[in-house]
Amino acid sequence: EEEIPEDHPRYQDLITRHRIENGVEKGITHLQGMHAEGRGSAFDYLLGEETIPSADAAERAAAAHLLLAEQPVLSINGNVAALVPGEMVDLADAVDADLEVNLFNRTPERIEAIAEHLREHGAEGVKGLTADARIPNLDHQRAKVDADGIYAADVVVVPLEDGDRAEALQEMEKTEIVIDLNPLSRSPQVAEIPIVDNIIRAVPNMTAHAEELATASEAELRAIIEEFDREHALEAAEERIRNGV
Ligand code: PTJ
Repeated sequence: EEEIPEDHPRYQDLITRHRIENGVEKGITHLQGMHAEGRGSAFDYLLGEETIPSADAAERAAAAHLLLAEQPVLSINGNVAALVPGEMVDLADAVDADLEVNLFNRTPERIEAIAEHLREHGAEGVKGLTADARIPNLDHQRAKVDADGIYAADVVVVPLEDGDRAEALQEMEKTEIVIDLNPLSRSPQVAEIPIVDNIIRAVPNMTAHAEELATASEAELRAIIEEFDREHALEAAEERIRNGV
């Protein structure tokens, strides 16, 4: 990362690409994560590489949900771990959530490497290693979760999530917060709170909102959630991507 000059017009995008490459080299990120990153990068380019107002509103509503939650869990995959490990630890601290490693392409080696990577960034008690419960209606490998983690959670943050799993979690009647740069993908389409923004910007902004709302009353938090319009957020993101407005 030191080799990229900060005034390079594509600075953030190049940093992101490097982090994913390093993640693959360290055994954290799956090779498919590079394809996912390429797709995300194209959508971000069309969004103007900025947090649009409807995404900021979604991030604020997500923070309110997390603060109200009894058992919030933040799900970590290979791309999330490579891109925003410290930022996820900060968000977990701000809203008192657990971190759970949950992989689409599950191997014990990657689970352990990601858990260790999170611990290096200050995480304590990383979940996802026990995998003693199953999400109903999903094939065996992809259904594995911790009984006292995602399985029991009332609010889950699932960044860059696979559509089948997003739907299965929705069927479990959890409040689902999805971060995904593609507003047409199934995961944001089924989520209660779809955040169409780069995870690199979304997570620190959720933490900032959570810190600002730390002393807000339950009524204030509920009002923020009530005001958020998920249909509008999805439409606004698509409108920006298609028409640049
Ligand atoms: O580590 P694993 O095994 O759990 O696998 C993780 C990946 C991401 C490889 C796996 O879940 C996958 O293949 O996901 P998809 O189906 O490619 O979906 C990834 C979605 O995330 C796409 O819609 C991308 O546009 C979006 N995306 C990619 N990078 C970012 C992003 N969204 C937000 N921020 C990003 N930086």
